[in-house]
Amino acid sequence: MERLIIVSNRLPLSITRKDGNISVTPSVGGLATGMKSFYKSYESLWVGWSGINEENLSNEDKALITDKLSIENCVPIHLTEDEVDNYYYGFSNKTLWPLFHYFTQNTKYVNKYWDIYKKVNEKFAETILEIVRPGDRIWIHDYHLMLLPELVRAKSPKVLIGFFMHIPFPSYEVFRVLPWRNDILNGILGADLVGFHTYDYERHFMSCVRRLLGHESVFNLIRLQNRTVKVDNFPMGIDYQKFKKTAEEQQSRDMRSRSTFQQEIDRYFLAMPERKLILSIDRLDYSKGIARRLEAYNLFLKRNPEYLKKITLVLLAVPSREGIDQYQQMREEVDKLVGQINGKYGDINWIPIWYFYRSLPFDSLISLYSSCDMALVTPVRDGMNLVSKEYIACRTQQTGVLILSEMAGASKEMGEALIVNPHNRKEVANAIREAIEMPEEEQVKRNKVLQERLESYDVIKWAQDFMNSLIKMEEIQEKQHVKRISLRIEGKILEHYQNAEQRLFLIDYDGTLVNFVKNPADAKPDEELYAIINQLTTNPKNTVVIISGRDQESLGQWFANTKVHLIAEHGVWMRRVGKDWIVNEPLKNEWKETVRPSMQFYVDRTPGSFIEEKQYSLVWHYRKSDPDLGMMRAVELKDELRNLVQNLNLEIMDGRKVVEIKPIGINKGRAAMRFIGTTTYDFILAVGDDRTDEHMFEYLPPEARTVKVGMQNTQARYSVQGVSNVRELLNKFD
Ligand code: ADQ
Repeated sequence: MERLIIVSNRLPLSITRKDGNISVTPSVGGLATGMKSFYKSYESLWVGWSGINEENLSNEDKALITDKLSIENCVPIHLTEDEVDNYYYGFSNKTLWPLFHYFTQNTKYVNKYWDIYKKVNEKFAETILEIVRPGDRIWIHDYHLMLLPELVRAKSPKVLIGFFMHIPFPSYEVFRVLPWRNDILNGILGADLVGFHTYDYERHFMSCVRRLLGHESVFNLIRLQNRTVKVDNFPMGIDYQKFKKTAEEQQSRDMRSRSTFQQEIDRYFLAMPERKLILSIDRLDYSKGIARRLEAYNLFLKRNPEYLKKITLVLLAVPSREGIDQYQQMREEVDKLVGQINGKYGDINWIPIWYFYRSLPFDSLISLYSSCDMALVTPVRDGMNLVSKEYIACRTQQTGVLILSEMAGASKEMGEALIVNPHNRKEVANAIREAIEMPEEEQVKRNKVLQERLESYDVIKWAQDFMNSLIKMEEIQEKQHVKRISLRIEGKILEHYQNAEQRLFLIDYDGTLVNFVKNPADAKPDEELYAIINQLTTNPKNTVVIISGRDQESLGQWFANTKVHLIAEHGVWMRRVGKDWIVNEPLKNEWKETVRPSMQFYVDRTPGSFIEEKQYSLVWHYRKSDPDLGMMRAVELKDELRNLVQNLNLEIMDGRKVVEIKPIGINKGRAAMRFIGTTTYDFILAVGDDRTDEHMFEYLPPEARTVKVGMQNTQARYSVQGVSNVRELLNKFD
């Protein structure tokens, strides 16, 4: 049975050391709660930080922890105090957390945080690489470990890696601010599957990948040089049955056998049955919008005096990241607001807010969920928010009203809740009133739909869905490797070459022999390339042709002192070694004056784009433009030219970030066949990377060895990853 290795910052357990004894207890929190039930049903291992500073652990302690955890299928990572300060409190929670939640003003950019973040990610990678076996699947969680997929991939290229992000992925305009943005994106792209809670986060990520790294994507698949990465959304669910059953079980108990906590709540209702409770539960974090929520509650009390003494807000704030300044400030702010509201409206018999600053046992949490008439969940930014889902799951009678912020990922699936903008105090205050006054019938109607949805896509379904998608990636990667030139195929090609007397090499230039650069004029041949070409052309049995879309001038200059034949402008021009350029296809040029104004219009509207005029074609380049705008304009331009080109006997050719218009019938395939003429070559190798090279692959005889550079669909027999692999291959023909 294949294993699943789950990796997260913290293990789903708390390890404590008291009087020399090590004890292990389950921990709370979004991820820990969510994954626990899932990972036990697989042959899984969970890797994560132990939570105790490494300095405080002797080797014997570490061995003991490892033993105790192995019973729970967990593997500890030990971090020093300095690492915890810089990686966890520093980069994760003072840089990434605020930035990804759009708190740019709270974001700290500190080189040391970043250095240690990298180091800790490497530490995780080392442990994983020690335990990983062929066929294992790795599922990495969250923003603490964004470099990990790439680090593991580098040493274990075939292993299947999934990455899930539990917090929002911000829009490009916010993400681009991060000085280490490209490293982070490349880190994540080490995974085969990248998951987010919502489609918005997914599209923000795709846009960052396109704009910052320039990788193209087709739908939600990102094509890298040697792999494909799938990006998708998987809205995380909760362990629905566990919440529902615990709530049912609690309610079936008679009053006296209920927990003390529940009995206190019961007494509250006994005194005044018509009273209402509103629930607010979060970690005390600025992203949760607690202060704004209190302001909205204050406004509600001010505007609705008839509800004074009839409503109480249960404000439960779980201590979190107390070592960080902003969290301390926020605690002071919340304390102050609670004091102000209670002081202003409360009396001896009634306090408007019951405030708890602590964590509660699971049972008490359920008591609150099932006793409160309303839940006020108004984060200013939240990846998903499980509290809102847990509240609905505990409503055994299907009554209760959920007020939910539109800034929480959960709002995308929970449209039946009262959805509010947490920044709009008036709207939130009105929603509280609407919730109090909502007829029971209406409450049941809404909650029924919500419950059905949450029950069917629970945390187990969520995890299975993610795993199934990950496993499917294996097939997708495999397919792309089918054509890859293996050592065996390479051996066969070389053998064929050795036995041949008349050998022909047809090689494209940009993207095949040299990498793409922003300015096409800079992509000149380098020393290594000249050496490869000289080696190939020295052998009298070899004929080498560079066949490109470039104009004859550049090619002519660059290869003036070599013995390669040249075909320029996709076949319009040809120059045999030692001869002059000749026109391969006699063509007319009047059409350019009709087409140019349309193209110029697109240059004016697309900053960074320009027209290149070749002897017999016009090319619109958009490599330097904003990638999304460029792509959109390219579609528009082609659409606009479609009628025009038909009448003028022209064709549109789509290249990489170019749209080229040229007379019909010119293509590299025809040009290659013209070059071959009546000569019989007993070995042909054709190499190219873009759509224009497909003509060449199509026209050549079937025994030709055709090689595509890159991952896209192709008619070629084989493929290689990139320019360096082409050069390596060519080096072997001596
Ligand atoms: P969190 O920011 O921690 O999680 P949330 O999704 O609401 O936020 O999860 C909190 C969890 O803690 C819930 O399961 C809740 O039951 C539990 N909890 C809250 N208060 C508690 C208390 N007083 N005592 C005991 N348990 C308590 C992060 C992201 C979220 C995302 C989750 C999961 O910030 O946006 O939904 O991960 O991906």
